[in-house]
Amino acid sequence: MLSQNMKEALNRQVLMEAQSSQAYLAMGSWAEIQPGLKGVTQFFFRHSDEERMHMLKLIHYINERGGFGIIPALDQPVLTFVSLKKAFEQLFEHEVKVSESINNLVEIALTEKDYATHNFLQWYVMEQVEEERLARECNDKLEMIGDDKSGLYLFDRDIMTMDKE
Ligand code: OFO
Repeated sequence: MLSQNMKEALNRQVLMEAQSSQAYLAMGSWAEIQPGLKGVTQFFFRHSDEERMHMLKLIHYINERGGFGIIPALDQPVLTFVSLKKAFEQLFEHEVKVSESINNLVEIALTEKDYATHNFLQWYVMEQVEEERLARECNDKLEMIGDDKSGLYLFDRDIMTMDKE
């Protein structure tokens, strides 16, 4: 059985995962109307789906443990980006915030001696390590590419295989 405090904290994470999904969905839609970003478009849409899965996993867990997974209202995400680099910078910053939030949940679980939730959260801890690594890698590559069109072409081609390990 989850404590009230833990239920609320997990539901805040549901909101955060929903916001992530929505933000990447917006990035996907923006990328889809840019020339030559087919790979990036697929990457963002797929990432959005993954975030929805993260949200759903939390909802099921809360419900299984005597709580109620609350489907949150969402603000409109950022819709347009001055460059692909800016979109990926935003993605990286967002993932760092998500990692902080997961760490905070782990801390609550430990304080409350809620070892089941602690165990459940370990999947998210490792997922965040991978998400941050991937986002950092994309940012580093885009930094190197700069305005080089052929570099961007290769980036777009390769991003589908630059997946999580
Ligand atoms: Fe849910 O991992 Fe990204 O935000």
